[in-house]
Amino acid sequence: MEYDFKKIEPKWQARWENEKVFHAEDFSEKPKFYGLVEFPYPSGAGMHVGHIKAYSSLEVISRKRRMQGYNVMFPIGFDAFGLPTENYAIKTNTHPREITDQNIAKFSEQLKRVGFSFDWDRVVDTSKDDYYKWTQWIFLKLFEKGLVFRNKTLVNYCPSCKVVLSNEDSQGGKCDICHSDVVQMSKDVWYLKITEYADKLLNGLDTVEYPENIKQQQVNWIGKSTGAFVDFHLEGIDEKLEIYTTRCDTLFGVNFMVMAPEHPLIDKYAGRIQNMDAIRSYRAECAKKTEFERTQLVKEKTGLKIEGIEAVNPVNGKKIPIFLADYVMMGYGTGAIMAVPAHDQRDYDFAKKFGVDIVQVIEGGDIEKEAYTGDGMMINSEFLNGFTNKKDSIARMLGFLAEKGIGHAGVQFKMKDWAFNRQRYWGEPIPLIHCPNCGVVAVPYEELPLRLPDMENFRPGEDGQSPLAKVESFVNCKCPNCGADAKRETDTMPQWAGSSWYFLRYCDPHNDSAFADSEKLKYWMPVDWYNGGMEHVTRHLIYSRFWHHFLYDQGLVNTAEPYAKRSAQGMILGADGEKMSKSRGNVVDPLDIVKLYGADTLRVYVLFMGDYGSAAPWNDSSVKGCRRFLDRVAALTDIMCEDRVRELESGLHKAIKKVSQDIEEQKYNTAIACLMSYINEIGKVGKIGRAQLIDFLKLLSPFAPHICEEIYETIGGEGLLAVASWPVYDEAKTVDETVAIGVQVNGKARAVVDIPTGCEKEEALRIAKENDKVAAQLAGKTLVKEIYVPNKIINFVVK
Ligand code: ANZ
Ligand code: ZN
Repeated sequence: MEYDFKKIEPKWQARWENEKVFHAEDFSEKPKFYGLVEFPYPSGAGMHVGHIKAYSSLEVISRKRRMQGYNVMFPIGFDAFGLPTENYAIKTNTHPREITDQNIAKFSEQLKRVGFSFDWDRVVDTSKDDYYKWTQWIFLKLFEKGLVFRNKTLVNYCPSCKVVLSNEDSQGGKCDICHSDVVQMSKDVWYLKITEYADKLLNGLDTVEYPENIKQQQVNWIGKSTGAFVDFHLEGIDEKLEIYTTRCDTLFGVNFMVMAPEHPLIDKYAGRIQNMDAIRSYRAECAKKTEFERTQLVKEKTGLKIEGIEAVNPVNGKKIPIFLADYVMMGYGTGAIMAVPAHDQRDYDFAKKFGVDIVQVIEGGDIEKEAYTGDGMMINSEFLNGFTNKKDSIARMLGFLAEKGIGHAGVQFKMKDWAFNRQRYWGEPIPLIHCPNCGVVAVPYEELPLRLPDMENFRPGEDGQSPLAKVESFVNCKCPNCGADAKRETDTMPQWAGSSWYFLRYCDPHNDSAFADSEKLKYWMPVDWYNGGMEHVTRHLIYSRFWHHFLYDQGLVNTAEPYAKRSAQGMILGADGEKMSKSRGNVVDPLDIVKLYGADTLRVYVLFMGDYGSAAPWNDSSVKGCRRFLDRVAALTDIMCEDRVRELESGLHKAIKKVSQDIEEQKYNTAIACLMSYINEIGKVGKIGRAQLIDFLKLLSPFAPHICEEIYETIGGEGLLAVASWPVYDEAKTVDETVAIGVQVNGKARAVVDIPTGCEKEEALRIAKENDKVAAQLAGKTLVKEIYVPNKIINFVVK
């Protein structure tokens, strides 16, 4: 067959679309399969080859599942609110709505040209009011249940994007959007109480099939810590300083305390403290540092002693100094610590620098050199002396603290509550109203969607106010509670809001009376398999699990966990081995490859380029190799015969087995390699039976669907390959067929050996020489000639 991909690809894409081949039926007798990929952010740059690789995994699995008789839902949509579009809109003086629509049209066109088997009837756009109505609705549910609160605290702020960022959005002290350094700023912020779900998010991990590294990253991000809260009295004042510690067993080793520079007790006792000026300037210095800088383990410790107040160690009554130091964070525990320099390196470094005594309470190590953080026998600790087990010591100390009423066990999480408002235009308006009488009041559900007003000048203000604050008709409203003149909240939701529940909307995307019908949710959820990027593990994957757990607690969804299984792709690097980026000029445009070699080549290549989960560099010659493979596939029609070719049978059954298994394990590269080596086998035999060719096409079709449909049609296949049945293998036929042939030495029959049918000369001779009787005849002789008549006879001539 002539392989004209330019004709073939649009032809099959149109047919799939017209016949709605990939339409997911709500409710069916068939088992369901819900395959999910992370919907794209429709940026102006269009699609990246990375998108193709990311979507190809579940594309192949969804196609295989359809052929296995599943009712498959494989949806796509657009995560369309967000800063990049807004920034681009400002730069080009175009409305973000217009830009978003253009970008979505472009992305859709590109995705279709690659031939992905998405159900295009279920497309969602998070920036459309029929979608964000329900984002606001879920937000109001969270508000109703007390999971939305406002607090003035230190927040992460990006001076370049002019927005408050969540912890997830500022990992490593950098803005996730523009990579600028994030600064700490005191600001009124709306929070979602994600920490209330910390335990559920942790425990839920035991019920899902995620790779171990993904689970571990989430466990670390949530960062559950088990310890104790202990009160230290301040000498001569009726005041206590509460600390959080994981090592209350070391209390006898505490001879100073440290507070975070921002600790509010400082302001409360400013009148009593003698060195407030020094403290104020130290505080100003700290405010310039990022949290990331402050928490680096190996850094020069800074700080100062507070003159005028002192604490008392509750276990031995010793008076101890209190310091301020920036290695103690206000946002963790209580913002104050008991320092145990002998057994905590940070405290050790601080004590050395500030000349505080070091009292060892656990035996071991060399305290002259560094803190001892290992286990050992308790010393210098009165009632704990002689204890050797940390757990016992902690339990004993907790008992003592409880008896005295000065401490108790407790837990802490590294994860912080989710800072949820952005001072920007292109996002979901937060449906809350500030009333002078009633305080914060929810917009009534019936008034949703609370529409984003159309604006011409949506530039963020220098004053840190949202652009919406300038729209009087939006801001001014009546309190739904008391009717008084009130003002709307003018901040919008963060980019992650819409993606926190989009997989639910796919189940019923056009519903206007609920975010999705509960029967449909029950049918489709949970997502059976979700593939996406590692960069979302401590962002979107945490947020969406939180929303889903919440909806589950409200009885609105039927499982606690949204995703039964998760996997991740590795990045595609540039041909230079570097991350693909515009500035490096090493970006590959998927459409260029489609135009040059065809979509099937691109699809095969992104899955053939290496282990799916690992990063791999782009390689043009390997792209061409994939194209040549497809040329050879197209040429198979020329050597097709009616009957099955016996020599190809075991190879076919082996291929069915391997490709089927490899796809399930996401070993796409070895599945494709197996099909490539099978085609070599076919080439050697010189013919292939029609039924064998059809099975081969079925195996290849999830990877290269267009060419496979075309060949199938050419050879008179019935219906579409996309919905044909997946081939099954016969285990018995996966073993090589053998033939018994005689082995002669100098013309005399010496043995009979079993040799795989159609095997190569070298291999046949090797097997013959391994036979004991033959080996005995050859020993000590010189081989003059080796004769192999395939499937008949071997003869060795020796001297
Ligand atoms: C005394 C002690 C002795 C500590 C010792 C550790 C080792 P994780 O496991 O991360 O929860 N800490 C408490 N609050 C802090 C804050 N706001 N900023 C900086 N450090 C803080 O760590 C808990 C430990 O970190 C606590 O236990 C406390 O130091 C410190 F041999 O208390 B520990
Ligand atoms: Zn930024």
